[in-house]
Amino acid sequence: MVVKKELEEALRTHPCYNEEAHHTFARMHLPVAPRCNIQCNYCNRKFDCSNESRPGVTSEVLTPEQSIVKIRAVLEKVPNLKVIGIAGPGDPLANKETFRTLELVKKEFPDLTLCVSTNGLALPDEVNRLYDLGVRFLTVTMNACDPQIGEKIYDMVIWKGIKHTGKDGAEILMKKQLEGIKLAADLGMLVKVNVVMVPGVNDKHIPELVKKVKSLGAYIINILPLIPVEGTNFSNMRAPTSEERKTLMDECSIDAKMMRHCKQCRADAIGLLDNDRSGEFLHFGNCKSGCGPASEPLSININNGTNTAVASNDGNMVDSGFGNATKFRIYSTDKDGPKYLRTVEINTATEVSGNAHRDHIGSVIRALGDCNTIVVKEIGHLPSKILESEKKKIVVFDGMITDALYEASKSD
Ligand code: CLF
Ligand code: SF4
Repeated sequence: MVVKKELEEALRTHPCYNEEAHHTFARMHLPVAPRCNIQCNYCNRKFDCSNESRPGVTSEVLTPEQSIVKIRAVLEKVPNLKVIGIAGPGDPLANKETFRTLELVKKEFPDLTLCVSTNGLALPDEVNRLYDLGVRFLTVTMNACDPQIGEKIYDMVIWKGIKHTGKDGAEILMKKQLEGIKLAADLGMLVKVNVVMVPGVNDKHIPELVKKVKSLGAYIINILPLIPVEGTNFSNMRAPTSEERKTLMDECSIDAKMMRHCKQCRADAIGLLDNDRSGEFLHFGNCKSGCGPASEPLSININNGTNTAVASNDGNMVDSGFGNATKFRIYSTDKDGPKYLRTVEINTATEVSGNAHRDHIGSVIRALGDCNTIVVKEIGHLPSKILESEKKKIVVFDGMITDALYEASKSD
């Protein structure tokens, strides 16, 4: 693939796209994108630990403005910073904050290279906007181009507000990923395709996937090993051995250029790929003065440590109204972010009306006694009035629980 003349210098100093650059030039991730529009079976963004280094993990979520303050501070201590990346902790294109951030970075730091990493679902709709904002380095994480394999990797896909599972969800996602890769490559972006290698699921299929994305214009391929994470559907799967991954990369290198020095970075990584310095630059979320780290960390606080009840049957989505919920998932919400505590089961076997209806609402509120925020997909007038009189906060939300908890924290 021919690299446009104006991208040569950016390519020379990009630590991920150019192996020779990774000992010399640094990148910085801006964790401005907490929400995601799909659920991969290997991803858990609920755990938020500064000692854990993997995609999806961040110690704080920043606003676009906070991230600019942080770049200024980082540049003072990391003068070899060349690339600003947005890689989560959710999907950048599912968060409007990503676009505002890119706009601000482009304006204040025109010499820094912009890089975005996405699952690709919204890419066809957003690729021109990314291009206009100056993004020339784009990563799409794509794990299969066969829906029968994809359905084993993705738990669900939310497309135009509707949840799709199984082959249906995988098919929608793959179609958008392939379309997005081609559009981006045709615009002249350098597209990297990240593939998570899951032994026994997609490992045999990856060479076919690599050929496909290469034919659409992908510039480089990065095959990452699965990291089995607690609390995910793949927690009991095994990671590939380094020998298995090397063999696969060697096979695929016949068809495409391979990246072999990836560090599976955190969503708030800073510095050289081999030397993450994100721990030196924490707590910009609360920085009021705009001069550097503040004393308190930014965290997803909901009602100062009291609990939140989420109406959810499947444990992933806010999928029930207040009146017909059979399960409420209870989360504690202290400064370390939301933590799942327990599930409260509600008996809705009998249809109730009148006073019995009022009693039912009362019994649900009592069952959720330690929660002062209630998240539901919908709620009627009567329960809404009763909850308000009990000083409970109601959040109506249609989407994933992780995103609902984030929204609830913002509306405090
Ligand atoms: Fe970040 Fe990704 Fe851009 Fe690099 S990371 S958005 S391309 S600036 Fe790099 Fe980290 Fe591997 Fe990603 S080592 S996980 S490949
Ligand atoms: Fe997690 Fe990224 Fe998958 Fe979203 S696209 S579920 S953030 S791995």
